[in-house]
Amino acid sequence: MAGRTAPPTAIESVLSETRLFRPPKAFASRARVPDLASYRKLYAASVRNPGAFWAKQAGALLWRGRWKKALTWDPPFAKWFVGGKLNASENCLDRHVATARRNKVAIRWEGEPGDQRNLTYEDLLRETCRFANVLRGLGVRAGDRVGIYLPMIPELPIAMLACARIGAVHSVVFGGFSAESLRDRMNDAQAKVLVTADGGWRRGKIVELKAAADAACAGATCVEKVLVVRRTGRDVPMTAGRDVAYEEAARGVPTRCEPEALDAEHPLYILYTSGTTGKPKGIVHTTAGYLLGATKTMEWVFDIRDEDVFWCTADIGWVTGHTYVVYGPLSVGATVVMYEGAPDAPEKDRFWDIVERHRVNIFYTAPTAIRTFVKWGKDYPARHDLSSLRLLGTVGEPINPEAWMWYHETIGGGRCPIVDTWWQTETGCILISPLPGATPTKPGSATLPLPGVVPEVVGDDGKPVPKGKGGRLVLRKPWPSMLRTIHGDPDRYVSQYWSSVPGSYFTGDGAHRDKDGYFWIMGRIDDVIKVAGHRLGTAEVESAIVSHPRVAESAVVARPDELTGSAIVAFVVLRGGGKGDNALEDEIKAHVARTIGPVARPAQVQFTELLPKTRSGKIMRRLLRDIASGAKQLGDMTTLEDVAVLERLRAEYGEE
Ligand code: 7RM
Repeated sequence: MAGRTAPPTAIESVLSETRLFRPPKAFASRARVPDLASYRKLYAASVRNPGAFWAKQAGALLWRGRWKKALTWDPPFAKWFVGGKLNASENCLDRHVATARRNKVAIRWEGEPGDQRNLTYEDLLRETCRFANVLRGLGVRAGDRVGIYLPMIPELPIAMLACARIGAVHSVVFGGFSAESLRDRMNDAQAKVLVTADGGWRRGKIVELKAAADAACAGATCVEKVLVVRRTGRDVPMTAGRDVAYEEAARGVPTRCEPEALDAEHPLYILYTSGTTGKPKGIVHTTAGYLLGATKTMEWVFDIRDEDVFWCTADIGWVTGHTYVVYGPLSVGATVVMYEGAPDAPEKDRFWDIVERHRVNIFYTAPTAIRTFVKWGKDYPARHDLSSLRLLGTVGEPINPEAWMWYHETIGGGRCPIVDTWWQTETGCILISPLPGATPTKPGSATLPLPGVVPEVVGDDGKPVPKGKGGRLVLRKPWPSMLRTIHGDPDRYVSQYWSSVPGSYFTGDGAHRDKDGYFWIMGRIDDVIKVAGHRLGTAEVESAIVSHPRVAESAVVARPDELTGSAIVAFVVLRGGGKGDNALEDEIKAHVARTIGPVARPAQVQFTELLPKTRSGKIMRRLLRDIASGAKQLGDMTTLEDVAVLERLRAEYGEE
């Protein structure tokens, strides 16, 4: 896919942000890492002797059996804490129930219609055990894969923890994905059981999860049983012999279930994410390293305290929800807020209403959400008392300095540090971020690497570029929470991540470092697009578009968008040539939304007679990107087969 990657030499930074915000004294004085010197000391120790460093950190987990070696590195395959035994659900539940946290609220849940449920650690343990026993009753055993396709209700973390308890590997699919996307993921994972619900609430409407699950299962014969959780209470069709109502199956089932002592490297979950081909990759995370990363970043980055109420607004269907709604906060015994619905239901102040009523202390969301709040205006947050907030975070895409400043002032009241956290599905946990009591922040920069993380910005030759110059962001050393492989495709793991810069992990992002060594992430330089923080592959969207009967060929690119960061522009060649009308444009957009999910809907469809190609037939997406973003000057066209195609396309672009 190298031909489709923008040359990093073309990456130039246009930011010249000079504002600096030092950690407030009141925050720093209580923080675990209270100043920059302490951070530097910690970091230096972590790179001087990583084995000894991580050996010490591993004490943050509850082990059932002592591990032998911190890192076994057979590049690019890593194993961490080999020989160790533990259980992720025991770490997240039992170890707290054994202490005064027993009656502490673990999950403060709010449904979109306004219904509420509070689950203490004891409640959560009981419900997890019950769920685990139901799964066992359906024949699920350690190593089996379980698909989870649920709305944001407590049964979602419960189902995940139940899998972890018995060693089953969960694969959560975001409830906004289509039946087809779900089917492909279930097939790839060879899931034996699928957990879904009778629906969920979103903007006052019911999300029809069961119907999508039924359609998915028609093409995923690996799924033997479908467990249906009650959420809306409506009747949904049940297939005899396959579908099981959770509440019925759970009746009379024991509420105790011993956690299985699993190998440190036992797979915990598979989470599908978009890459440069049409086929999503099943990212595999294992137990000990992942959980350690989740746990330590709760301490380092969020400086979590027992009295905190922590709210990460991400859906658990994305990695951010896995790590910072479920495993991270529960592993450290925190109280998390979980909300089912949309930020504008019933009104545009719903998030601030939740912050006020639950006295949220740490709030973690995406830049695209912040930009939406900016657009909605200050009146909505002004209706609420946000004084409980002490720390803010962002994740998912670069944050523009204006949105950062608004977040700082309007939500944080000028008093809360902001942690701009860079990481990926593949990295498992945050890798580059300020430590809120230690690192002076600059709006738009993810600042410095966490302990044990060795990022660098390199040129095409794999050598570091000078400060201020753009290049590829790579990671030079393995880290505990890294992905272990791509499910069923270790070769793809090697070629995707470890081949373009030999010996290093290539992130797919462009970045530069400033004179203080701060990292500025400039976004994807491969064929991945982040739309509203959601990760999509251009190839995936293209394959959905060409599955429309009237489409011959398509090329998908990103253009900058004020609200969503990037928006999808699809260039489409119709079968038999000719131009489509508005109705066909809408139909193609709807077709993509149906095929992948509403998050993938193109913002614009541009019909064209031909696509710009090289003589060897490769679509020149770079030039299409230039057109879509309205660039005055198009880049290098020397390899273009037919210059006239491009001139026409440029003249027509945006015309009705
Ligand atoms: C956590 C998540 C990963 C991609 C990554 C970047 C982008 C994430 C930031 C960011 C700039 C950030 N996982 N990204 N965080 N870009 N600043 N703080 O988003 O797998 O869905 O996406 O997201 O491009 O490679 S993900």
